[in-house]
Amino acid sequence: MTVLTPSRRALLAATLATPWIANRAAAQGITLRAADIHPDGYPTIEGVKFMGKLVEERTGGRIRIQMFHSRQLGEEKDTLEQTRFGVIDFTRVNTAPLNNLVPATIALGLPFLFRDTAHMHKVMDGPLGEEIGRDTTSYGLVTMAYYDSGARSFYTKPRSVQEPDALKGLKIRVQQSDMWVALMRAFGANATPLPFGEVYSALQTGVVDGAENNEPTYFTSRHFEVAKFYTRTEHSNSPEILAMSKRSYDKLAKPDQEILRQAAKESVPHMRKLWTAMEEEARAKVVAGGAQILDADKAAYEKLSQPIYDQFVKDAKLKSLVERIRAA
Ligand code: GTR
Repeated sequence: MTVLTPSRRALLAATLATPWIANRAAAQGITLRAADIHPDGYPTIEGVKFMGKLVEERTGGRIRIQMFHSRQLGEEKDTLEQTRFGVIDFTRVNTAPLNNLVPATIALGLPFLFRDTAHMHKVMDGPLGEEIGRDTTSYGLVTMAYYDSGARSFYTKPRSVQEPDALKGLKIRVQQSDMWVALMRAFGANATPLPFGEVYSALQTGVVDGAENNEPTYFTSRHFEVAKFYTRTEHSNSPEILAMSKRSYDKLAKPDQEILRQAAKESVPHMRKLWTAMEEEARAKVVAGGAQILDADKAAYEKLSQPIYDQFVKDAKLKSLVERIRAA
């Protein structure tokens, strides 16, 4: 796995910026750059590649999408910033790193809000998904698609955490979002916000005792090698967002914008199909690798999550959003 230091990242960003401008100036073709932290073959990566194929076909090769996977362009916080400022054109991130920037995205990660995947799809594919998507544009990001991310559950090193009592006092890595930090505290754990790329070694060296994620990420990140208890708390179904730089988007002609939007839309069912297969594959592979998958007392966890709603769902806009999600 490639680990980029901040200075290497800055250098890479600077070298990327030059051909990016040159490409547009040459007007014979545009290469749009997309970032993702996951390794090649992960369903989000394949979704964007599928979209790129459609775009290339439909523009006769004039517009291409080049994928930089495996954190080649940095962690999600970095790629979000680079995308906002048009240094790169797309980034695929979870909703969590957007929470402190775009308040509406907080709703999507709230504990036990989505009843299941079908409910999440219904919300994201409908007017509520569009409404949240519109909110990202004032922060320089055009929401192109929502991808699946399954359900997030705990994986821990010292013991399994079927009951919240077992989680008490454990240091749990969370995404860099205030809501996520507060949620861990509500569950009784000590929250340690860390970028994704640091989690493996943090688990290995005991900086943290566990983390939480969906099964495909638990598998592809190899975290199952260092934290063997995967307890299915399924406390959040926060989806993924494929965001395009508004600066890059605005530079394209209207018909090209439309081609991109349509291709992004068509990439969603493709991604979802791969996701379902990947969930199954991941379960089998982590168990074969010595991990245990256990059920949890989900009701006990859900009971502890009310303070998060009291703390984060205060203003009228978020309240209404959460109510409409529930009613969907
Ligand atoms: C994964 C998600 C990533 C990132 C990661 C994390 O499930 O796809 O975008 O949010 O979790 O926990 O940092």
